[in-house]
Order: sequence, then structure tokens, then C-alpha cells
Amino acid sequence: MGHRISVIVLLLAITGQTVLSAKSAHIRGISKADEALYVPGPNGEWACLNHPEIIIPFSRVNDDYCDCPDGSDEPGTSACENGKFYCHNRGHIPGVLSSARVNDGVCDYDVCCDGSDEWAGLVKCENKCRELALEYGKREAERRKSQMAGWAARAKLVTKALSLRSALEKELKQWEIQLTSTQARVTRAEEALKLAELQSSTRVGTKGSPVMGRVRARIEEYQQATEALIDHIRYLESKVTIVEEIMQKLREDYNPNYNDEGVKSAIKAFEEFQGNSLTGVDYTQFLSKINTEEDEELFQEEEITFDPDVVEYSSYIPLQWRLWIHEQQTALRQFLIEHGLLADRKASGETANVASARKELDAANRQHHDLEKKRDKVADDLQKDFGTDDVFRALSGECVSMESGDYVYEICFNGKAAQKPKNGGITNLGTFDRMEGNTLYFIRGAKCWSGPQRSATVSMECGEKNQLVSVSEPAMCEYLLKLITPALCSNPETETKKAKNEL
Ligand code: MAN
Repeated sequence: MGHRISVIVLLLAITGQTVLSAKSAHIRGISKADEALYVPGPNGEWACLNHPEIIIPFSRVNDDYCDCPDGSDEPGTSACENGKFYCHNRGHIPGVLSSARVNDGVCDYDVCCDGSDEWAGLVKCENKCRELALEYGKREAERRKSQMAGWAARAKLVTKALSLRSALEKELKQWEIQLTSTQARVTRAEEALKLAELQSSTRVGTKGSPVMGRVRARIEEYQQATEALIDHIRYLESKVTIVEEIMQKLREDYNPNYNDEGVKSAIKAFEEFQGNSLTGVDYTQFLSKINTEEDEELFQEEEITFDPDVVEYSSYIPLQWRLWIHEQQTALRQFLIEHGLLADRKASGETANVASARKELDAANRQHHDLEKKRDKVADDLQKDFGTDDVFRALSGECVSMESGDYVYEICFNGKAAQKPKNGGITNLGTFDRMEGNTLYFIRGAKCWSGPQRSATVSMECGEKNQLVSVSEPAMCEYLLKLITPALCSNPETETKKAKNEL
């Protein structure tokens, strides 16, 4: 190839034409903008564009020999593997071709409609830019038309999404209002139950309750201890009497002429003891009070009831206070029950009032929870990501399908994806899980025989109407679908402006 080009260059030189001129930088294979980069230095030198340390004579640009590692010295030939050839394609859109396709005997109209890539003459490539530009123009017009239609369809979806959202917001408000009244019903029912419990709590402590049993046992213990003490006192009294008699006898019989100091001081102390006027408590008066029969009668009482006047004090104080007192009582009772000091009355059954108050509270709670569920469902829906402008909310529940091979594939927005064999049946390809960018994910479908659960990924782009355009199964039971939808169309006007600004 290099040899062939050199011959052409030589021939052109002989005919008096200069291929490369240091002044007019008409370099083959570069854009007008890049011409400024291909100007020789004062001594006719030139530096590789991405390797300024490599300096070559400017005459070696496009000499069909690759000098620069970045291929920048050969934009118009195929000498550098990594070179790029720019075709101007006047009247159409310029293109950039890989150097290897320059002068390879093939007209690369897909990139160079002007045929400039085959300048060596191996093949004659006529300029097709006019014709291609016309086709392109038509296609572009169609694309734009469809983009406009898509954009208009999207606007309708956005309006629909907006009204769906506001309907949901209204519904949410309704649930909230109803919830305040069910909450009030619950509160009323709770208070009524507390009151009923309060009223029923005026009857406490039965004969058989543990506290009474314990009191009775303690009283018996005290009785026994008192009786034992009395026995002991009587024993000590008899001993004192014996000692007094001995001392009395000694006092009467002793011989005062004996100078026995021990006997004398004992007699003296005895006389002082006898002269002592201190008297003890008459414990015998308590003996009459220990009457076990009377105690027994006391315990015969079936129930101990509070004095109604005392209990009814509660009707004179505000309800909140009553409830507070009731709570304290309940807590105390609970404490006593837990410590085995009081029988748990629940087991013995509730009064009819308490039972019906409890029934009403249960019903109120049920109604409240049902409403809460409904409210949460709407609130969750409002929180969901339905894409920019909430647009996919409008498509929620809508299904799109296409035939492919033995199946019809179907996806339902915000619902399920399915594979329906033409000969009947349906295979679940997953339930909508999330939207990430322009992709929908359906997961946890029917289990694949000796494989994973089926799942489907739907990649989307703008289109006039919802349409599945392709389906594949890149891995077993993992499906990839392509969908066009107006939901993803953007405003063509803004697009054009953006494109113009970028240019
Ligand atoms: C069915 C279809 C196929 C899938 C196989 C796996 O035939 O769902 O798409 O590959 O099952 O066994």
C-alpha cells in the first residue's frame, strides 16, 4: 500500500501539483476546525498532536508512513492503525472513519457519503450525500413527528397521573377524617371499659382470697404466741412464789447473832423487794379478748364490701381524676396479684358491663385498624416512585403484549409479567418490583425447572404508544424485553434547542 501511494505522490509531483503545501494547510482526512493543528513551524517542522516531544518534518504528514504513536500524522491514509479519517460529506452530516477503511476498495457510504475515503482510485465512489441527506431528512421528519406525538401522548398521561394522584390525596384525607372519629370511638370505649372496671372493682376480697387466708393464719399465729407467753408468765410466777417462800422462811428462822454477812445482806435485799410498791400490767384483761370462736364468725363473712358512701366519692370528682385513681388502683392490684397477695379476679369472670364495654372496645379497635390499613395502602401508593411527573402512575394496571416464538409475552405496569404459551396456560415471569432509570424490574416469578425463579427486565425508550418491540431470554428464565412508551418521550423543542446549543 505504502509503495502504491508513493507512486501516486511522485506522479502528482511530476505533473507540477503539490500534494502538501506548508502554507495552505489542505490536509486530507481532517475537519476544517482541525486545520489549525496542521500548520508547520518556522523551519517546516511539525509535532505529533498527542506526543509533542516527537517532531517530524511537516512534509511527512500524510506521506503514507506512520510516525506518530497516536496516528495524527496520517489522517488521510491507512498508514496508522489507530488513525481517523474525517469525511466532510458536504450537504449531509460529516463522518469519521477508521483509517483501516481508507482506500480499501470499499465505498463506506454509511460514514462517508461523499466517497472521499476511496481517493486513491481503487474503486470509484460517487458522492451520494444529496440522496442520503434527503432520506435522512425524511426519516428525521418522521422521527420528529413521532416524537411530537409521543410528547403529546405523554402530556395526556401526565394529566391523568395528576388527577389520579389528587383523587388518592382526597381519599387519603377521607380516611384521615374517618380515623379521627374511629380514634375517638376507641378512646370512648377505653374510658367506658375503665369505668366499668372501676364500678365492678367496688367488690373486693372474698373469704377464699389469699390475703384473707394469710390474715387469718397470722391471727392464729398471734393467738398461739400469746397463749405460749401466758403459760410462760404463769410458770415464772410459780417460780417467784417458791423463791419468796424460801426467803420468807430464811427471814423468820435465821439467827441474827451470827455475824454472817452473806445471810444478812440477802435478808436485807428480800425486805426491800417486799417493800417495793411497783406492780406489773394486768395481762389477764387481754386474756378475755382472745376468743377464737368470735374470730371464726368473723371469717364466716362471705365478702367484705366497701362502704358505698366511701366508694361513691368517685362520682364527685372529675372523670380524668377518677380514671387516674383507677389506674393507680389497677397497678396496685396488679402488684398484689403478682406477689400472691390478691386473687386474680379475671379468672372468676367479668361483670356484664365490663364484658360489653370490652366488646365495644374490641369492635372500635377493629374498625380503627381496618381504616388504618386502607389509609396506609393509599399513603404507600402516593409515596411510590412512578418516574418523572408521576407519569407511570397513569399506566398503572395497563398491559402490553407481543408474540414471540411459541409464546405471547405480556407486561402489566405496576403488576405482573407473563409468558403465555400459544397452546394454553400462563407462566408468571415476576411481579413489578422497581423502576431504575428507564428500566422496569419484575422479580420472583414461577420457579424455573432446575433453575432460578423467573424474572423479567424491561428496558424502555420513547415511542408514540406503548409497544413491546423485542423479547429475549439471555439466560435461562431471565427475560429481557424492550418496550417503547410515550411516558419516556421528551419535548422535541427542548431537544432541538439542546442539540443546537451543543453544536
Ligand atoms: C419454559 C419457558 C422457557 C424456559 C423453560 C425453562 O419452556 O418458560 O422460557 O426457558 O421453561 O425450563
